[in-house]
Amino acid sequence: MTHEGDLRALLFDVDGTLADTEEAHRHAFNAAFAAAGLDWSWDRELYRRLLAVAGGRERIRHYVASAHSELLSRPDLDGRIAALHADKTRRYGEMMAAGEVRLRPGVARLLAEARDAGLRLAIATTTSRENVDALLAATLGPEAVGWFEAIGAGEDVPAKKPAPDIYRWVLARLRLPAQSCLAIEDSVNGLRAAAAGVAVVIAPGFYTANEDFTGAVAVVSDLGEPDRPFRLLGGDAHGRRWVDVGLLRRCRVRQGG
Ligand code: XBP
Ligand code: MG
Repeated sequence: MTHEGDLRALLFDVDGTLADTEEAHRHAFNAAFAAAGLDWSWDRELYRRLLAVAGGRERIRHYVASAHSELLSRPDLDGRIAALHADKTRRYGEMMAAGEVRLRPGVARLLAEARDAGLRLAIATTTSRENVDALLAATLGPEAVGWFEAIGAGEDVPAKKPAPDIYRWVLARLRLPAQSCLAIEDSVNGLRAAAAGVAVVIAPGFYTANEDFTGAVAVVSDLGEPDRPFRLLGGDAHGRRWVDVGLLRRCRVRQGG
């Protein structure tokens, strides 16, 4: 039998969930392309389609295959993609350090409430550890990285979301069963990655708003604040108007029970 206290850990996605980072990623990709003398430019509509491919290097390769397939036979292609992505990561870090991205509503509050309640925290993302550290430091301060007991990033697993690898990696690090955890995600790639036993609350963003979130325990416009409630887009929020630990415990029970 499942009890309310069964929720032990919150697992956070990063891009689109902690913050709306994808515009910063897109600008960093485009700046890296321009600096390399390429006339590639990803507008929002194209980027929305490219986001189906998780991971920056994988996304560049997919773009090359679909838009510049004549380059696929170049022997130095892997190196060129790696160099482009390294430059993109450097530029993204500069944008984070400059304070260009803010946390989504309710994120800082929920992290503080979860820590007060003794919930364990972890991160499950496809972006790099370097990008995670840059975002956490810029938005929550240098000590925030230490709040998360496990930080699973793109380089930690062979297959990125929607593959379940990163959630399995984090659960193994926490030594917890999926049924004791709840994930907060913004995309269908994240939902699929987490769905094998981990209950998922979705707060979609600009790029993921039209995705199919069937299977999520709740879909909310954002995590909300007491003075700025979320809009419930799907699932059950048990009458609550912002995402707090009490709501997440009930979501976990609903899923587990
Ligand atoms: C986010 C991503 C990431 C970023 C780019 O997915 O797909 O690839 O767009 O990051 P999620 P890198 O939020 O599901 O983790 O360039 O560092 O790969
Ligand atoms: Mg995401």
